[in-house]
Amino acid sequence: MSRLRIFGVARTRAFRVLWIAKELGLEYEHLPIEIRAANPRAEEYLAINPNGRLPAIDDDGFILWESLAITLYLAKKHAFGRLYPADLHGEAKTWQWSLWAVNEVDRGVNIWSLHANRLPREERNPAALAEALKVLEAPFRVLDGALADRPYLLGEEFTVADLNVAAVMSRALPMDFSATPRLGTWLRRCHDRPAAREAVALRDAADAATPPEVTRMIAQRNRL
Ligand SMILES: N[C@@H](CCC(=O)N[C@@H](CS)C(=O)NCC(=O)O)C(=O)O
Repeated sequence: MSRLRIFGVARTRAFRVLWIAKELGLEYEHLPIEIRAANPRAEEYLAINPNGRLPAIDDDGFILWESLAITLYLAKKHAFGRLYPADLHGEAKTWQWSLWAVNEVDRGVNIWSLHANRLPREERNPAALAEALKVLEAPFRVLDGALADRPYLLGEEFTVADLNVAAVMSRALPMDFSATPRLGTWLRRCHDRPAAREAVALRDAADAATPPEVTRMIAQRNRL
């Protein structure tokens, strides 16, 4: 039996953890559990994550939640000096970009993707879509600027900083990036990686299996 267990259906932020696990070539067991409101066994999951949110991992008895804390932990554990920078400044920049992605981009991308393609057509709100694009404009320009002289956020190599930011932005892939072309090229480059393709395939399958009432509930509960 695998020692790493990943909790959360791939449609959720568990996607980020599945991507890093594949990037690192880890053996793992995936427990594709649903979000609380759609999960009759949700009470049991609170013992793993008292917030009731997905994802979480159980790494040989070590429980961790918060998707980007998990990706950073797994990268540091399994790819220190490669995917995870060994130097102090590289590590700090990785934290910077990861926290930035959660604070500046995560919610806007979520709102955009729900109203661009995930909610049933008649429930999509063009005003919410436009507002999300407005909120994302400034951080997208920042990211585009950071990629002016380098292919990846920390330099020449793909690191967990790229994985975290690209994973948070993943549902923005179909957006029009003509105003921030370096960002668009970088996002596609990150998603061309075999590990990303595999994680996206899992997410696509999970999306296809998600009933519209669950998507509607997610949008309502999180005011998206
Ligand atoms: N900051 C957390 C957010 C986790 C989160 O909100 N996950 C969503 C699914 S993507 C969830 O579990 N929502 C529970 C609910 O809506 O009841 C992380 O990145 O792990």
